Amino acid sequence: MAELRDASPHPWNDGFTWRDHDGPGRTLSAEQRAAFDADGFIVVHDVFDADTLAAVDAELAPMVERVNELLRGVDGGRISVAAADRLGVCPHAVVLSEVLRRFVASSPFTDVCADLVGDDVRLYWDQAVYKYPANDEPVLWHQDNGYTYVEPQDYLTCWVPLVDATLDNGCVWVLPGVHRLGTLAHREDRLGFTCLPEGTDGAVAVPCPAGSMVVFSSLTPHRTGPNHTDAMRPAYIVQYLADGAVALGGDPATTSAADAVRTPLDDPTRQFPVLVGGVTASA
Ligand SMILES: O=C(O)CCC(=O)C(=O)O
Repeated sequence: MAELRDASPHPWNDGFTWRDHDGPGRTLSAEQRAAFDADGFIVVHDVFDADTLAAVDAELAPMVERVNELLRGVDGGRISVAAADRLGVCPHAVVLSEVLRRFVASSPFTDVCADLVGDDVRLYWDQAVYKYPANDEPVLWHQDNGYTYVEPQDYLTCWVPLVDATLDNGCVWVLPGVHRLGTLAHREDRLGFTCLPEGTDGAVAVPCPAGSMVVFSSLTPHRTGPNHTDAMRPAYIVQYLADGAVALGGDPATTSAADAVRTPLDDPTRQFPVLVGGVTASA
């Protein structure tokens, strides 16, 4: 496991236990599910064709361009992890696009959700993340549950590159095994939230060809490297959680988990069901 000298649990993470994914799988093999339980990530290969990825990019690229215009007008050119001409982040793209609503409810995702989330699953969050050419800034080590604290803590992230994601253009890196500890404390850095320093031992690069996706837990610490190429590295990040999950709000330093404000994650415009009783729901 990674060197965790610099990590501590999130104040609301009290006695987390990871539940392994036993039982028959719908699409993932027993080996893939065991790897997900042990390492906190897998690569699911060859699930999207080039036309589908082009259609997703055609929806997302103009949205990212509009966000970039807005970021250029902001003091310092940056809002949290998003930065003008460096990292274009456009959340909730499904609200604006029927094509994307159908994409996030399609079978590569729902089959993986049936195996790793359960029978009743909602879209939690979707966002375009476009890493601009010649961008030397990494996205720092974080867990997705380190941004907004969700309970249950473990939900699923599908990281879908729209071109080949490589060491040169900013592929995902992970810290295998750390997800089993639950949510770690995060601090806010200029480049976004982070739980561990750059250079932490045990990091594994996960290059991913277009057409495949990296599937990891909301508890898996991950980062992406700089984009040293002269081309954009576009990705669509799609997250799913068990129906009934809630977001906890309040300052963890001064509020206990029991006293935190609990917000249902069921906004019908962007957190719609994708599986109901194990059956695909129409988006
Ligand atoms: O795609 C990237 O460069 C980073 C995305 C990421 O880590 C996230 O959205 O949580």
